[in-house]
Amino acid sequence: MKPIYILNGPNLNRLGKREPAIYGTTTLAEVEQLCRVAAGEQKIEFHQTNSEENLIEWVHEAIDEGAGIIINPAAFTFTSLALLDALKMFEGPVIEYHISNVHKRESIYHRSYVSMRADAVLVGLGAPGYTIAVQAMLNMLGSQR
Ligand code: DHK
Repeated sequence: MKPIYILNGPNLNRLGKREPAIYGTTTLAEVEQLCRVAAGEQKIEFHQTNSEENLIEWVHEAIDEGAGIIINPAAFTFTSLALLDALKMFEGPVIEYHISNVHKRESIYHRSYVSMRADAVLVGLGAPGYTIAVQAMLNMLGSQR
């Protein structure tokens, strides 16, 4: 069974300490654990990077070896055409995830390049909400099988 790739962008390694009023106090390691429990038997690849190149490299890896992609591109959401172009090559389901409700924030967070490829977008459900994205991905993959 191909793994689900759960990819996280810049500054999310600081989750737990980073602007807790916006992102809460759950750490990224705790998010990874929550995702592994939510995925059950389904294998996952969980990664975080502050580098656009690495994020694109993991999308390329998922193109060859992944079943689905859950991606919180963080700030690259609103800046990276390269990331969008990479995601366009992926044939499986893509879920875009944001911990905060980006639509309720400053306008710089309103226009997502990734949403031009994403099959679904989840915002504002907090760090624990990643488990809802995993459940949704399992449903999407289940309906594909
Ligand atoms: C995380 C970030 O780092 C911001 O750049 C995004 C996103 C929002 C989040 O809510 O997970 O705008």
